[in-house]
Order: sequence, then C-alpha cells, then structure tokens
Amino acid sequence: MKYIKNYINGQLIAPVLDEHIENIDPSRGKVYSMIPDSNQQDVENAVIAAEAAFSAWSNTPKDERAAIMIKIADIIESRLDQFAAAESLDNGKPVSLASHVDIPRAVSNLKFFATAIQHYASESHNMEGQGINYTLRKPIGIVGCISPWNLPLYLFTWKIAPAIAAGNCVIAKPSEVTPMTAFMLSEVCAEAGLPKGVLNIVHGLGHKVGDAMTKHPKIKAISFTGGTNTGATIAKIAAPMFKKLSLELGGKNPNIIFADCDFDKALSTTIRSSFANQGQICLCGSRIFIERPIYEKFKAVFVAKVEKSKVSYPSDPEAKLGAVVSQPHMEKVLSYIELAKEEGGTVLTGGHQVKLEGEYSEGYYIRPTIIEGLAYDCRTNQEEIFGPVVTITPFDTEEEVLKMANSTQYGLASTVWTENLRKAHRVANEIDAGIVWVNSWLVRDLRTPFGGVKNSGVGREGGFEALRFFTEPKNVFIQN
Ligand code: TXE
Repeated sequence: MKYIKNYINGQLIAPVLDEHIENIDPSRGKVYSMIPDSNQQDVENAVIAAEAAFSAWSNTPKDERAAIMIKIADIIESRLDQFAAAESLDNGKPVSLASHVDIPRAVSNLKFFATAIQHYASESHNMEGQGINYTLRKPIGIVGCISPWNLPLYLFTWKIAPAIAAGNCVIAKPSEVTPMTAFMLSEVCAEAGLPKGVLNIVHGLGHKVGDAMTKHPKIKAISFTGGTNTGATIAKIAAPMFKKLSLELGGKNPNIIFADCDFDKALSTTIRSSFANQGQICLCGSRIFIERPIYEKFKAVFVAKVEKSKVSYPSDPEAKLGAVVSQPHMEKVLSYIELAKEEGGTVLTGGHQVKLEGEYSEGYYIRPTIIEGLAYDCRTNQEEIFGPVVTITPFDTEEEVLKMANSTQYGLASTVWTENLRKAHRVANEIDAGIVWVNSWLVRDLRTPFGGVKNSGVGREGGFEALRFFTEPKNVFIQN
C-alpha cells in the first residue's frame, strides 16, 4: 500500500503522529493508498520551515525563481502520462481528460507565472517640485493555499505558482480526496532543486489541517477554492485576524441559448459544458435556458447525443464520463436527482447510478442526466449539485431569461449563444457573473481575471490579479 508523505522543509516525511487516512480509487470503490492525517503540529513545522526560507527566497532574483519554476514544469511535462494516470486514478476522471486538460494546465500555470513575475512592474507618482512616490510590491511572507478535489493539480498549481513567483513561501493543502498528484509534485520540487521551505505540502483533513492553516498567526493570506460553506467558515476565522483572502467558491452557471445561435456549435459545446469532468467543474453550465422557438428541436438532439455518451472506467479511451469523485458525492448527486423529481421535474435521460462490470463494479458512476419541467427558482435550480446533472428550461424574452439566470445566490460564470453581436454585448453586460463566454465555453487566457460575484467568492485569480493578491503594495515618497 503506497503511503503519501508530507513535503516539509524539502523533506518527504510522515505526519508527526504517523496517523493516516484511506485514499479511495473512485473508479473501483477501493482503497489504494494512504494519506497523512496531519495535525496542527505538522502545520507548525511547515510554518517554521517557510519562515526560515522566506528571506533567501524573497531576495532571490525573479529570473532565478522563474528558472526553478520552469524546471518543475518541464519535469511534470516530461512525465505527463504518469501524472495524468495518477490524477485519473485519484479523481475518477477519464485519463484522456487528465492528459489533455488537467496536467497540461498545471504545466501552463507554472510557466505562466514564472514569466509573468518578470513583467510585473509597479508605479511611481511624480509630485512636481516636491518629490516622487514609488510603489513597492513586496511578497506577503508565508501564505496558505487550500485546493479542492475536482481539478486537483490544475487548481493546486494555480495558487502555488503566483505565490512562489512573487517571492512568498507557501503552506499548501490539497484535498484529502485527491492528494496523489500534489505528492508527485513535491517529489518533482525536490528533484528540481526548489529551496527547502519555499513550498510545504501538508496533507490531511480540512477541519484539522486547513483549519490550523487558517488559524495560524504567521500565515498572512489564504487562497482557497472549494465550497461556499467552507469559504464562509474560513472567512469567519480569517477576517478578525486581518488576513488577505481569495475565495473561489461554488457556481450554478446559466447557459443561455438564443434561437439565432449557431445551433450545431451550441449543441456540441453544451454537451461539454454540461458534463465535462462528470459535471464537477465550478464553471459547468448546469442551468440551460433555450429560447422557445428552438426548445423542442434542441432538447431532442441534446438528449439523443447525451444518451450515446459512454460512462466508463477512466482508462477506457471511449469514456466521455468517468467516475464521480467519491461515494458521498455520488450519493449527494443522486439525492438531487430525487429532489428534482419531487419538485416536478421530468428526467429525459440518465437519472441513475451506473454499475460497470468486473473490477469496476463497485465504482461511483452516474449517467449524464437532463431534467426538464422545473421552476427556475426551485432548489434543484438554485443549489450547486456539482455532478453530471443539468436542467433545461424554455424562455420567451431576454428580460425573462436574465431574471432566471440571475436568480441564484451564485455569480461565477455564464455562456451566451447568439449570432447577434448587439444582443451578445447587451446580455453579457446584464448577467451577474465574473466570467461570460459568448459562443464558447472554458476558453481560458491566464492573463484574465478569474472569479465570481455574490456567493461564488471574493477576489480574483489569474494574471496580475494573482500577483497583486500575493504581494503587498508599499508607497515610498522621496522629498526632492
Ligand atoms: O469542498 P470543500 P469539497 C463545491 C461543490 C462541492 C462542495 C464541497 O459543490 O460539492 O463544494 O466540495 C478544505 N478549513 N466545490 O468537499 O469541503 C478541504 O480539505 C479549511 C466547488 O471538495 O470546500 C479541501 O482541501 N479548509 C469548487 C478544500 O477545503 C477546509 C470545487 C475544499 O473542500 C475546511 C470543489 C475548513 N474548515 C467543490 N473544510 C470550485 N469552486 O471549483 C474543508 N477544507
């Protein structure tokens, strides 16, 4: 049985109490490795290491910091298949998805911020006759990065990369549900010569390790991605400690399809935006609004194509959907399908668990599910399900669809399908969201601000937004 280790002070070590929790392969429903059940002392040891490393790392020239980050990225890239297989085994997603999305994006995250930091300038403000102000943007010090299970290495590096590029030292905690690629990253960091203490990965439970990080007085900022409720828990602790917070939380994203859309493109992309990663992406379009003139036609072809989507074990090259991440999550998703029926919905396809044969018979598989006939403000249409479940709803006017789209507590992302440019601009402007894709989905430019409004979070990641989060501006005025 493989025992994952913490990465503290450049060493791969067991947790101080040498206690572990089981790590389950969701495609088989079987334990396949053990995770450190770390505690507050492990976090303290990591903070000590980070504190010792901070002066040297923050004073390392940016191009030297960047060179080490690029070396880490290159090693991951050279082992892409191993990382993709590990990600897929840990999360349940198809290997094809991990190898085309998750791992390449982790490599991009590291390379992007390794170069971004070298272009990160700041301002000066001249006061004629008096003097000049200049703004220093200095690293915060020791920062905490806490990430979720849906895109494990992708979101883990999305936080760590800007943090270390900016000169901070990091205490990072991956989800206890998907720790494997974070462990593999630590092995690569050691191999690439990342100075000890710059990155410390402490595995374990959120309410123990994550909580200890949030409470630690020397961890001055927390970058978190996960559930809205957990985000609120973290904020309650961090706010009175005056810590900087970046919270990327849940979503219940509208996918608005007008009758004048490019029908075939809207259809093919909607299948992806509904069910990619088993619907376990905060950016998935789980509420699909279709203008009435094309509602029946779109519904018919959408259902027919989804019926053909193969749910299979992750290494099956034909798998469109793999396993959802855990048994509790499978049960949560299935419970929402039952709720939808109670709320008057009609399941057009899917709506049940899938039992595979042989070694995968105990895995956590759910058919992609399309439900119609629900009120826009029922619980199914208001709460984040985070699984392969979407609802479809017809609409007649722009005003009506915007009211329905903006009716939830969330405001992360949205997609709009129309060939009318004026309508695209008008609707994009009116949607309460941090991200709007027009005639596309999940097109990502890492320079752009990433995040949501309302209960989808606080702050933005990406590009210089992330470097601003992980630095503190200091204005210095020099008298003439
Ligand atoms: O998130 P959690 P989970 C949504 C989605 C999902 C729900 C819960 O609806 O069903 O959140 O998912 C750590 N103090 N999203 O359980 O619990 C935890 O160990 C500090 C949307 O994965 O929020 C893990 O590392 N940390 C999201 C991380 O927080 C704590 C993607 C996320 O766990 C903690 C994932 C605590 N008290 C889920 N409790 C998105 N926006 O992409 C837990 N953690």
